[in-house]
Amino acid sequence: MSVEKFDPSGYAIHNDNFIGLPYDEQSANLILVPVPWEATVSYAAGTAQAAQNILDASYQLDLLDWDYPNAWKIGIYMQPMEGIVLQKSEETRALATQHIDALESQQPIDAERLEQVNEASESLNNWVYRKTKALLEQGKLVGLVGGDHSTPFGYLQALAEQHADFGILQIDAHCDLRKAYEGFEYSHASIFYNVLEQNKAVSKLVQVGIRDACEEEIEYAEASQNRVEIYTMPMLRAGAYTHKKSFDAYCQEIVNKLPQKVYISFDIDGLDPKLCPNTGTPVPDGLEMNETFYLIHQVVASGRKIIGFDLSEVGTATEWDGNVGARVLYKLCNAAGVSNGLV
Ligand SMILES: [Mn+2]
Repeated sequence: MSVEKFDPSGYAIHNDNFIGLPYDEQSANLILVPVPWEATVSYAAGTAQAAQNILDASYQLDLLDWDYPNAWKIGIYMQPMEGIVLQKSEETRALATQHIDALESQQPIDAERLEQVNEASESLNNWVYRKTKALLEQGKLVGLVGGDHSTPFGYLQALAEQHADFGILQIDAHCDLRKAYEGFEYSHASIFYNVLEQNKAVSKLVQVGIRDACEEEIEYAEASQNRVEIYTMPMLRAGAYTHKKSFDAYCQEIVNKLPQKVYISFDIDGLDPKLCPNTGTPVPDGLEMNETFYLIHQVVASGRKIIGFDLSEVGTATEWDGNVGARVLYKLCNAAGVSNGLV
């Protein structure tokens, strides 16, 4: 269907594009890239196929976005999922699972097997880098759809070649600052350790919604000389309990800590698990969806530019996981699109 004939108030056509939007890769300004990868997931699996669950649930969404009128005109297109990447993820995950089983039962470690997992993860990073780099060179905005939270590493490298200085706003239950979790160099639990160590364009990382962390991660953040700032869930809630610091006041503080260019990394487990029941590592008492939307909108309202984003760890066991995932993904698209002047 052409954009001219498209009825934004009508029912969604199941056209294999996100929310049935009337764009293809050429006509779209914002491309969603599925990365079906979960080689090192440590708890509940399934997120590799999250993009499909999100796509299937997305036809249910209405296109009106309360924050951004005419957001659907941004021009969003979701690429099809590449089966070969999913296959490689499954093969690698089988090896990773054997490794985790050996670790947990205190059996000897097969170094060669571990090396295979790490090499496969590096190949995935290179694949993501090449894929996103090509789209950025065409002037497209890119949103990455995981997969687990290790997936945006290569995309952030591609962005660093276009932007000398940017900050990351991370919505997450976990810091993901572990050094080589379980021996996996590119674990989902290590994504921001790896980014901070290897990506010099990232001048700031602000983490919001954190409630599970280890001491090593907090020490790493404290030693970073304010490059990493952590807003825990207890901190945000205490502000509300005491009426001493509103959520809005926290949002303004968070936004002010970010540089002019912002990348948003949205791990769905930052939300309360009622909104993401089948995510890989759910943690009780998370953010409400509208709290995250409010925060994201404050980034846009401040005049900052969202240069890219990812959504990771969405579950696949129920349509509900996809439904919430689709709403978060649409909001990320719209905030990024509006901050780049696309509508
Ligand atoms: Mn995460």
